[in-house]
Amino acid sequence: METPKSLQELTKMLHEIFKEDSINVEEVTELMESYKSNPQDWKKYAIFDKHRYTRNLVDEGNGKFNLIILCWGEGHGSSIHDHSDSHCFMKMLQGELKETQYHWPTGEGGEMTEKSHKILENNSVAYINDSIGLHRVENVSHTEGSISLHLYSPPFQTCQVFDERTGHKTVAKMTFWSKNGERTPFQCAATKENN
Ligand code: CSS
Ligand code: FE2
Repeated sequence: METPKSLQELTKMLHEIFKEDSINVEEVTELMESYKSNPQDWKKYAIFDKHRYTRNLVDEGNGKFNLIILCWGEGHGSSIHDHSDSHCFMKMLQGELKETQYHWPTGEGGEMTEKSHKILENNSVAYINDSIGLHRVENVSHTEGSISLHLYSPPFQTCQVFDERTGHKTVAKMTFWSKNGERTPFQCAATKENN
């Protein structure tokens, strides 16, 4: 397969791949890896917030996938969450993130158990789905923001988040900070949550 020279080319190639009914995780991973991050391509989507990581919609993948740029300020992190039965590909565009994977809770309560952790380096691609487990993603840097490109297929709007101490789960609604580089209109605080 050709190497995408820009995020725009990568998006086009992803559209082609996702026309098929079944997807090949390795093929998507390799394609996303082969794109070398160039800030010119994505800077309009890279909108940070002081308080929380942001989710910025890049492309709706013809209904087959969502391509989203996440901007993680220093010390920002997600909850422990699942991926609503979707594929989750995560490519680093700038800086590094720590991914900690967890086992699904047993239902008996008590501390959740870690499965693995790793540092995702710039340009690398990580993959997870619900049968692999759950994860938390964090920018552990005290000096640098991190930016990652996420592909979710099929797209989803809610996920489950888990309390690390008890394994108790709740549903979180996921919203976009911007779409196509434009800040999304203000929404009621009660529904405006990341996971
Ligand atoms: N699932 C989180 C990011 S870690 S994959 C989100 O989309 O907000
Ligand atoms: Fe995730």
